[in-house]
Amino acid sequence: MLNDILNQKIIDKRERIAKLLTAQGQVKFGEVNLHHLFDGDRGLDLLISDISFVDEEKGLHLHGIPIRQVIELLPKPPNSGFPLAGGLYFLLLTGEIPTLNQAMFIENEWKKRMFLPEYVYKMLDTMPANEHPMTMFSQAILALQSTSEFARRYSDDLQKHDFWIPTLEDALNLTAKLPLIASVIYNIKYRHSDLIPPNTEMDWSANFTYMIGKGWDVHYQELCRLFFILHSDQGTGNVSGHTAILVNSALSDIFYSCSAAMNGLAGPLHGRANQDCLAWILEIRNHFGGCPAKPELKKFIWDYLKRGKIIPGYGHPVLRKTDPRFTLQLEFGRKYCPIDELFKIVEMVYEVAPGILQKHGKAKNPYPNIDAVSGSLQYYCGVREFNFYPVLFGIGRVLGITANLVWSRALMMPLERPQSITLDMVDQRIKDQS
Ligand code: CMX
Repeated sequence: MLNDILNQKIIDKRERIAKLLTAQGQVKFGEVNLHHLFDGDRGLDLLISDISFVDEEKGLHLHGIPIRQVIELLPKPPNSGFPLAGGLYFLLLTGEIPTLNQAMFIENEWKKRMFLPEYVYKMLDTMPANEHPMTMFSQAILALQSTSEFARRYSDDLQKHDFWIPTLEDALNLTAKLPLIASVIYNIKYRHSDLIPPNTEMDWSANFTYMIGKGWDVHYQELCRLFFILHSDQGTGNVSGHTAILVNSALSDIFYSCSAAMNGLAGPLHGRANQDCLAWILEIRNHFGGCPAKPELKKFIWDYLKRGKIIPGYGHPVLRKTDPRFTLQLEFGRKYCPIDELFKIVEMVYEVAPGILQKHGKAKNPYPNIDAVSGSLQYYCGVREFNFYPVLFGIGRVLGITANLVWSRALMMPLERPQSITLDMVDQRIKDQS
């Protein structure tokens, strides 16, 4: 069913692109200035993702639909206010808001494919006790590379226009296993290796909560449904998205590509910001012995900035307003844990930090991003091992990344290979132009 829907859409999009390139291939799309070479390509439209886009004011859109509306429109399991991840994945891949049946189609595909080979458990179990959970997550994804359908069929006589077919198989196989991989890591590290097998009655997101011993907690199930969807995609220019696209452009399969992407996500400026942010909120609480008064908090933040530190969870390379993914989680907190001490600190930071960052004058965006609140909600729900939070980000993000990779192969995107030049060449080109 999924292959048929995608097949028709792929044919249409390939035709659309071929026509565009024939008729308009020389149209200019902005200019590259020297400073772009030194500021990480900010502000340049250099990539195509027909799945998601980040608007600098309105934030994340999936297939043109703002993320808040995505949450409203996607089908939900009975008695739940938040959608099935299977429905989100259907939307990411096809661009269509699924029916409940279509969402359940993906959920059921995942159920068939969710189990892990024994060697992955053994590998995770023998990793050093001080290994960061993100390293384990990336390693587990990489260890599954031997199961890649794409790699197997590429060695046969797979044709370029069919590359997307085994890539889709790999995408479904990997995404199916994410909650189990993450739960095994959590249980090995924080629950004395007390592994809980998957519950095939539960949806993909709720099953994660079940496998870490929190299947009874309806609030946590709701949080996870929201959390994984909000973290799923963010265009392909961000570090994890772009890493995956780059690695995959060498026709490295989805497992190689996603493992590499998770290594990028592990950085403090990216997915690890949720871990750092919660640590910082705890630092505030411990410093003041509770929720501080506003003037005290302002002074604390100023002192922190004066020490040359960055405020985790604030700022964004594209957004210039409060991230709607922050707001959606804030609303969750206001509903479920309005008087929780850490959540109250998060709210107070939101009241004072943007003004301070504006006065401080460095950050181009003084407003909160997704990571400013996510950790406090996890903490409230009892998942307090904050080194694990980037893995939770990763579970969601691999959904978006794999959908983008299926489409990269479908549109037969080429090897990425920008040219690098030396500083002498820069001087020479400037001389030549003056
Ligand atoms: N606190 C203090 N200083 C900050 C800041 C913050 N939250 N955000 C930006 N700045 C500083 C930068 O460090 C930079 O300083 P230098 O000129 O001394 O290097 C300056 O302001 C300009 O940075 P920018 O152009 O506004 O931001 P970038 O596009 O370079 O980086 C980001 C964006 C998110 C990495 C940055 O805002 C940051 O480090 N934020 C904190 C970490 C964080 O929350 N990351 C999660 C991002 C979300 C995600 O991964 O999806």
